[in-house]
Amino acid sequence: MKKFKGIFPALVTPFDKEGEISPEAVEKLVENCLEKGVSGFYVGGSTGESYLLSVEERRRMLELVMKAVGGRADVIANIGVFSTKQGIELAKHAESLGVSAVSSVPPFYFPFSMEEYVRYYNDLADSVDVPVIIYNIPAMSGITFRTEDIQRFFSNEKIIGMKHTSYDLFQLERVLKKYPDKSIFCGHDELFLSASVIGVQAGIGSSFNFMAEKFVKIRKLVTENRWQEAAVIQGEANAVIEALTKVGVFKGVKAALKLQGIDCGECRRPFVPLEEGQVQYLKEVLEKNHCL
Ligand code: MN9
Repeated sequence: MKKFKGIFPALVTPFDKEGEISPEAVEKLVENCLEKGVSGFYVGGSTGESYLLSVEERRRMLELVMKAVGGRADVIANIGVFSTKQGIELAKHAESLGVSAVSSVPPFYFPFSMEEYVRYYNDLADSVDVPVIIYNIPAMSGITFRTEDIQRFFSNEKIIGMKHTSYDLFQLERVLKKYPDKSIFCGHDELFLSASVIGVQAGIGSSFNFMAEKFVKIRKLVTENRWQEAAVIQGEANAVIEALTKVGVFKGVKAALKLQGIDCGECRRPFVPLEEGQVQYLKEVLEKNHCL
């Protein structure tokens, strides 16, 4: 079973001035992250504004990333949508491009039963040969996977991991201990060091788009038992993440990238652009924490 390790930016979807996906910016962003030592990319997640894109655009973004990466790192595609049928179509497309795994938020809007979620992930796993990664993100999906639910998903050996975007570190620790062979990704950047201490070996995050080097360093320091130094870096990252949450995480990530010289445009409406004062505030926090 493949085990993913390392830092995986949850890529933003870069737009040009007309609001269309920018292939140039995709290339620049991917290259910049690779230079910083990331192990792979998570494409089509919330940070990528996927639910504001058409299905065609979601496919195109993944195609552009695959081309830019050119086999130099793993690519995980989030194909989460509203229905199993659509999800399978996107999963097959992702598989045809050569992704390392597909991932999916549980189908949302309609409150399905856990039975139905288990069925959903098994149907997905049956439809493709690439492995499947489940996504625990209660704040966005409205669904909390309990540890016993996770056990049901994981009993399918094609379901090889989970992105845990939850503040429940107790559950994370229990899952890590119970499933040492599964790939468990920390999905909250601000918890990355704490999650690493209890055994997490991989992270997927929005802020990795522009400060991946901090998390690559934290991982290295943890393997050397240099916790205090790692905590200093996590502290810097958290000051930045705090600022991001104040201005809006996805808009803030795009603003930070722009300040670093990688223009990925604005987030799509209904997101409204940051005000000048917010950009200035973010810039100061980024400077103070060695991101600019
Ligand atoms: O992909 C991101 N989660 C969401 C992971 O977008 C919901 C995280 O990176 C968070 O944006 C970040 C801030 O809470 O940890």
